[in-house]
Amino acid sequence: MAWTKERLEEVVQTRLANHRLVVVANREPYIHVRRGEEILCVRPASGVTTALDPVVRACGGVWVAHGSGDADRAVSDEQGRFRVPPDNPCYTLRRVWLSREEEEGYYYGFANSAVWPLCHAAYTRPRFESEHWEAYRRVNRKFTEAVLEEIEGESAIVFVQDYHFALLPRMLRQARPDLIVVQFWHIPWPNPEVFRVCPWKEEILDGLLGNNLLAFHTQYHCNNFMETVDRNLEARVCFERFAVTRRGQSTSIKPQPISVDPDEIANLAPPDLDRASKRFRAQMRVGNLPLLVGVDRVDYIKGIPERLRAVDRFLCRYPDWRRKFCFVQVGAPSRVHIGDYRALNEEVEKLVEEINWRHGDSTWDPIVFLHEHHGPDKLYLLYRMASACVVSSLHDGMNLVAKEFVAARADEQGVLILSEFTGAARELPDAVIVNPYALDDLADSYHKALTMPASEQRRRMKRMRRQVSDNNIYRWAGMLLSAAGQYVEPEETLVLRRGLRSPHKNGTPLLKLSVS
Ligand code: GDG
Repeated sequence: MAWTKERLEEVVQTRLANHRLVVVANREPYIHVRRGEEILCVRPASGVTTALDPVVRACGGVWVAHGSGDADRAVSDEQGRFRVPPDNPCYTLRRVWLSREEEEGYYYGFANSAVWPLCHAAYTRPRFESEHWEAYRRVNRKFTEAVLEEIEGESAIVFVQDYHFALLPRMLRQARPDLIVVQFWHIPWPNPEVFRVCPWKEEILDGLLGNNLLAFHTQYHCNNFMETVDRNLEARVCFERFAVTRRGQSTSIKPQPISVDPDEIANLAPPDLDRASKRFRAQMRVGNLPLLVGVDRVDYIKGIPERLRAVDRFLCRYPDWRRKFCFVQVGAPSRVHIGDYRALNEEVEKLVEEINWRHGDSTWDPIVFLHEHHGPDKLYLLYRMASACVVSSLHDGMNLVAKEFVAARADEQGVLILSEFTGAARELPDAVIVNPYALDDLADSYHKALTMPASEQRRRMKRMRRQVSDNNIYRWAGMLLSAAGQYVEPEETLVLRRGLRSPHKNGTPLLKLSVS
């Protein structure tokens, strides 16, 4: 049976009955910012929020996140609460306020200058600073307190997102052993050799083992995690059941690849697609040329310089393509307070300028670089206008852009060029799979995509669309939340363990659940 929004709603309502759903993620799904006199509500460019917003919409509940917008306080209540989406409120956003120093140390520091490069094999060195680590610990504690406040006296499933919160599961468990805590780690987990350089590796692993269930995109990341625990921590690691037991409590480790909501993407189609595309083409000054398209946060894991250098190589290897195509790269600025990111933005700007100077002329630039955040409607148009979408990540847990492109192509045309180092490559073998480090091959893939017969494009796209539609975001959330349901205990046990009176008004015992 297909996973839909309705089926997910049903799972949550029937199987997780009497349990509040609390999502914890660093990034908020809606940010309020000031533009002059006005307050705007914007959606961030983030894979995690893109994926989770439809899930929480379907289930209701609370989303606890860092209130990062300069107008967030102005629109929230005293506890930092705001009902979202603003045009059709169906869940509560609970904003956690962080000081500049906390944000600097926890987010830009430990999470993004230590854990992010440590987990991605992109050859950027992790920086380990004890002040960053202290801030990370403090902020994990702050988020823990916000969660506990939201669920006071209630049973809950806490669904923790990502590498910003490695310590929170253990903190939650210590305060409330009855909670069901599930975490999804959205980025790769490195092998034990790589992870062992982290000065606080034991605390991180112990924190994560506060979860009942810890999930990654791929089996390979699960294997890496199990081996990392095996080599670094005193714990019972069971490769048969894929579980780790420590301090008398067991954590299951499970792969569950994330995805997108294909219907929501299809709904972005404008009433007159041709007209909207023509207008956008005119704005970008790309005429009717075939387009290669890239959409990314500007991040060193995404392989943006590699794909631009491949444009240079492509024009050298296939000079007939001069003036006959354009490469449009959307680059949403990201984490620019970090030196490595600032340097990357400069590198990309410089490369674009150099390649355009080398191959372009007064009427044509091979590369159009749109160095700003775009609305989802604009991204949809680009996906639809593209002859090929280029995803050349050096390492990527999944990569949602690849799946968004496929979901947008209701016309069954267009080619996906996809790095073999993404989680998505394991699910989409009908893409043109590339190694982004092999520039000649990447350049050849542009030629292959631009000359691929429509019938072959259709054959590949059809299969990829089926894959994305069957394995959509509702399946991802449904499988994880159903698995979480296994930990719902009969009520009597809960009451004994918490030493509390039953929080359930009607006193009905909770069901023992299994994964569907
Ligand atoms: C992490 C993992 C994993 C991009 N530019 C704009 C914009 N975007 C949107 C895309 C897409 C999302 O941001 C990026 O998702 P990715 O999956 O490609 O990458 P990360 O942000 O690195 O996400 C990744 C993901 O978590 C989920 O688990 O797949 O591997 O690294 O949705 O469309 N959105 C808007 N304007 C932009 O300019 N609105």
